[in-house]
Amino acid sequence: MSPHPIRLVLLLASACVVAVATAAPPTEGGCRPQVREGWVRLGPAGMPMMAGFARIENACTRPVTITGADSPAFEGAELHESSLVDGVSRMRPVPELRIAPGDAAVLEPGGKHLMLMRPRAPLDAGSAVVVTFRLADGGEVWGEFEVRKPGAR
Ligand SMILES: [Cu+2]
Repeated sequence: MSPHPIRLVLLLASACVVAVATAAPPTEGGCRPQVREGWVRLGPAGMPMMAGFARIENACTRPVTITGADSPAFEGAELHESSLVDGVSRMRPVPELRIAPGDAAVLEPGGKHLMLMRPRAPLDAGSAVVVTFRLADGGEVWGEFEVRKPGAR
């Protein structure tokens, strides 16, 4: 005796639903982007601000939005973007940074970067600082940033 064809289709369909349900991680809401390759470029001696760079990778299935940054090593941290205006390099604040699923935000010299202001203690090349990024959903992610000499690229 073989199953009625319609009954067989229904069985297959319900098997698919179960497979999809078990493939999705139960803690998808807890997926967080990853901060990689972070580094900070020291400014000339006495400069009260320096720039930070990193890749922020979103391997989650939903977009994430970064709304700000903080660092225990600095009194202030902001997201900025550099651009050339009439041949002059200018910076403007970036109020939020949206990262699509499977994409990465790249903070790099000449582009988007972290502006780290007023270090709480002098920083030496070769040391590391922590930077925390605030997310629009209320969460946060952090990364370690290696401190490099002025002129590092
Ligand atoms: Cu800046």
